[in-house]
Amino acid sequence: MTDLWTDTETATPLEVADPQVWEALQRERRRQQHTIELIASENHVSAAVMEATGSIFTNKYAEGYPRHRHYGGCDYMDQIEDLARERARELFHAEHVNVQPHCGSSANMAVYMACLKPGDTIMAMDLAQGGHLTHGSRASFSGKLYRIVSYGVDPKTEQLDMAEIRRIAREHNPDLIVTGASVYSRTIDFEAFAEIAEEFDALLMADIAHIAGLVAADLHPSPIKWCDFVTTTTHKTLRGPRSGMIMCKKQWASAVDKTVFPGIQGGPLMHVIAAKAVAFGEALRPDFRAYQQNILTNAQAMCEALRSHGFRMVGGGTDNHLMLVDLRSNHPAVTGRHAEVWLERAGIIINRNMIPFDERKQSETSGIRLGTPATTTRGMGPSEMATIAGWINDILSAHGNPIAIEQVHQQVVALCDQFPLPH
Ligand code: DSN
Repeated sequence: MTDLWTDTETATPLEVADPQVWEALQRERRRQQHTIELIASENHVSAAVMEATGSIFTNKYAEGYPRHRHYGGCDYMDQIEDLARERARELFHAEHVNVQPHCGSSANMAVYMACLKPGDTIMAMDLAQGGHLTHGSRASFSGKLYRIVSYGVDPKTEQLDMAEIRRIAREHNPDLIVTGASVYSRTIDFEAFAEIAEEFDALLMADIAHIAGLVAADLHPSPIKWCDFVTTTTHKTLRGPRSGMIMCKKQWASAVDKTVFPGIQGGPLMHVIAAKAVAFGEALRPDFRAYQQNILTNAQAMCEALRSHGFRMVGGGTDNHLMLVDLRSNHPAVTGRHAEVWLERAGIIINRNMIPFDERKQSETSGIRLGTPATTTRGMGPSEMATIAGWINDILSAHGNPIAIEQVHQQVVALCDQFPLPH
């Protein structure tokens, strides 16, 4: 306990002002340091990104866009928003960028509202087969405001079947086709989506939230050339602050900007935009490509090691930073929920996930999703991935036995101590 209670002379302002929040922060810091983060959508930002996120930029209102603000005192707001936009344009070779969306969902909402009317048809990937909530789930605004036509993966290959996607487009004549996913481990053929969109006179949006870092590093084909709109979050493989972004063709720039502000948002989060500028600057450096390559190498190593323990990879493997593991292959009695709970007790953080055509419900699932962006940031490599895969198998084989969990937990903490967080 002692390290939670620091000397009053060195206490931070937060510790003095709000010990409850400070204590939660210390515990979370320790949790992150002493656990292995395999959630595919999470990462650890650099100290520089963290500093910008926690900076005095949070004090400033800057409704509007650079040089067209609704408040005085925005000179430095303009400077950082320009920097973020220019760096994003350079990173992704985008014609136009809007860095103000607070998150991926608001980025997607802004695109839909910029180019569609309520009731128009969106064709997107089914949530249960790898899509995102905003790709038409009935629980999301997307499924409430628009007519949704879903596509999934082929039952045999568990991969996107472009012939079937074309057939669905022909049958339903969508106004907007959305490509991109939250749980898809294979390469997405954006050019093939563009051909279908063109054939059926639909607009095309790619949601690259998961793979943005790989796209920026040229390790996944870029959708920029093929799509009217590309949306992303900035905190997954891209390793920036928790936020969103829209890229689009020039002819959509004004509609997108007006939809983001004043359409669906008020004041932009300028501290987060400053942090995006920092993260994009980091991503433009050569070592970012090496980092993305290491994410891929680690994902391959994790996949191979899991296979050696008898796990089956949905879709036949991975081309990117994540894998969806079918637990039925070697642990048929273990659900994704069991795995999530037991592994967390041992300090391995994952999320349960439905596999395509899953017979178990969403709260149980037959799969787990694993990703390598965060462990790669900490400097772990293929041998650590193989070790972690072995621990996962040990815990599931022991059906969450507390002794087995404790044995693994001690090794997890020892491994984490060798790979500190970036700040
Ligand atoms: N919820 C995110 C994920 O975990 O994939 C997607 O936004």
